[in-house]
Amino acid sequence: MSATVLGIITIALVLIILFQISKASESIAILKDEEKAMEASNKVHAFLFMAFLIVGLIGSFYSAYWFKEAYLPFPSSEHGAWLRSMFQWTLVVTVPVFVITHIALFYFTFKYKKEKGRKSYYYSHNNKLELIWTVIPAIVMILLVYEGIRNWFKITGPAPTEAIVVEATAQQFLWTIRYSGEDNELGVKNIRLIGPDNAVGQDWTDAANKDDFVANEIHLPIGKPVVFKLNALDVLHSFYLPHFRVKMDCVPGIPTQFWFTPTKTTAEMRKTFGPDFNYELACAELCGAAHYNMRKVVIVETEEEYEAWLKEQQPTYKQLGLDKLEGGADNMAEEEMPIEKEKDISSL
Ligand SMILES: [Cu+2]
Repeated sequence: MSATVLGIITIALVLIILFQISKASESIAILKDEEKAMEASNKVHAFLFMAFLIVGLIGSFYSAYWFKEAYLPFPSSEHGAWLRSMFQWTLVVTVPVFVITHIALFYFTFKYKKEKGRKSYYYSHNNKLELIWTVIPAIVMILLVYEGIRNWFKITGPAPTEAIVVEATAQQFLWTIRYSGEDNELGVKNIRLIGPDNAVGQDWTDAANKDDFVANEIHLPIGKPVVFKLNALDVLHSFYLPHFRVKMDCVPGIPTQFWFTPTKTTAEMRKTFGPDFNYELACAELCGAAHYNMRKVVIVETEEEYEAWLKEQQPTYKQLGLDKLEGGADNMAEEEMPIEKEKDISSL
């Protein structure tokens, strides 16, 4: 049994013992004198409120500090920095309010516990006070929401025309990453063409498909926008690049997309986080037994390194030798699959 479980059991047992002791002492007091018993019980509860306040506040801040190693590093994308700033502003506004209201709540419960001779003061309402605590939070909320919506439209808006077009297709339990090649245009695909040699169902009669290639790793040049066209073949998956603060669901039948601009190369990150650091793509939607397997390495590099990597890649069309069949591939696709050419769902 792990130390954590033992610790939790110990704390639970101590709490049960304390509860039983207070119950027993209450019962004894009742036997002696009811009024005195009530007073004692009020004191115990008032004390517990204060204890809860102190332990709770210290615990909240201590756990935030304790887990600081688990926080993601500064975002490696342009929009990630905006998200981080919004998150921090929200904390700046909400943490003091959280602390002050909780101190007031528990301290007043402690201070104004029932005592002999004390009469409660009847105070039904105060318009000025209510106006203040409605208008100020409303203005703050409007400012936070305004900034959120403004950034949301920037992030989810159309990708810049110069953005590199890459497609990520999720299925149980792998990702297929298709680059659009020299023309920066993804070829048409058809689900009925999916086979052992055609992971996403590329239609070879479409010229735009002839330079598309499937990559094992995701390579991205620094400082250039990239748009990921996202699909799923079976169940819900989620395209998650934590370091870039990119997260978008992959939904069967409904194409989604996310564009962003990387701002730090893998090499730069390795200087800070050690030579083993790698950016990672992970599935963030529990999609089945081998969900954990849906990971891929992402490499952000300089423009030159990216170009060199691109040169090494071979279009799938060529890899399969379809270019050598001299029009044979086109005939083959038409003969074997007498189907209507469907609209490319990835470009919707
Ligand atoms: Cu998945």
